[in-house]
Amino acid sequence: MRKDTRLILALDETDRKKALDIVDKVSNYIDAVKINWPLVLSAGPEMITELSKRTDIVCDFKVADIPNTVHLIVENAISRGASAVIVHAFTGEDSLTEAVNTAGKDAEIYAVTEMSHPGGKMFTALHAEEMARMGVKCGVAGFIAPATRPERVKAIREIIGNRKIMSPGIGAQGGSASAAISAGADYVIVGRSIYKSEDPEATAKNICEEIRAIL
Ligand code: NUP
Repeated sequence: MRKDTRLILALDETDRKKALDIVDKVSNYIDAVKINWPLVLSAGPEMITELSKRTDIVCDFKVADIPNTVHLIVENAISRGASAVIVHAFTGEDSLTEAVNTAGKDAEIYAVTEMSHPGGKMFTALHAEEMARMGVKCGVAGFIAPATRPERVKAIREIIGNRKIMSPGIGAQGGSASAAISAGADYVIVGRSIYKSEDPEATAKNICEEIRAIL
């Protein structure tokens, strides 16, 4: 995946036409589109393929299952055009290794460490560093770490060396793009602040400028 603007659009807009329109408006400002269940369930998995013709696609399926099921989901997402798939790490080493092996050279696997919402502190935060160490051992390309707690992004960065970090939780969840990048994130993931904005293009441009100013 390219690393140019460092902004990834979380396209949780569930109306297919509106979703495509937003991507067209912000395409100059994003490195990738992240698709999650809301859009796939409402517009169909064909959206992965359709959008992959415009930009790189991260499938945020937070896969959390036994290795065989992980294999089937990751394989399907990649065959539809995903460049990266997000999986949970709490499922353990065998499931994570299966995701990495299934992706092979065709796509990247990102493992969730600590989730960005308040509930993320209850369980995921307690094991985030262990999950990051395990992810390195399993050979994942990168990790998801919370922009709502930049100090935690920093802690994960210290463990994972030069593997990548995508950081959600900007704007609607209270985090800041520049703080996440300064803490060590490679990319910020932004959803509602852009797709619910009156002017998605201007909002995306502002976020890119905020990031560029600190690089
Ligand atoms: O810890 C996480 N937090 C999070 O918000 C892991 C995620 N994958 N996400 C996703 O990022 C979330 O499901 C949504 O698709 C996006 C953030 O959207 P928003 O809060 O910017 O609207």
